[in-house]
Amino acid sequence: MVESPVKNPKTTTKPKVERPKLHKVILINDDYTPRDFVCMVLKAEFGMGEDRAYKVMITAHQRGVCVVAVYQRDVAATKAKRASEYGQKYGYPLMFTTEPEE
Ligand code: TYC
Repeated sequence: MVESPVKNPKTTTKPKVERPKLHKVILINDDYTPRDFVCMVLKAEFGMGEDRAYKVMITAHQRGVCVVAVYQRDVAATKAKRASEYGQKYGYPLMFTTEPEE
């Protein structure tokens, strides 16, 4: 056994071995952004094909939100920001957010 050089250490370090959580990019519905525009952004920013983009768009339209994809935290944040900015650039309130996976 290795003795601590301090008699009563106030803190101990627990080795952290968990993987960092992946983060979801979530598409939020609104009443103004045209459906075609949403699909175009999904294809351009998330590399989706027509069918997948339409399914994600229509799910957000009907349920209010839809998970687009999961990424490492920084990638998710960057993609959500870029995709939301795309909407802003054309005057639409299109919004993507992120949240950690459980
Ligand atoms: N609800 C929009 C419309 O009817 C389309 C839309 C779908 C907008 C999904 C945003 O995340 C969204 N034009």
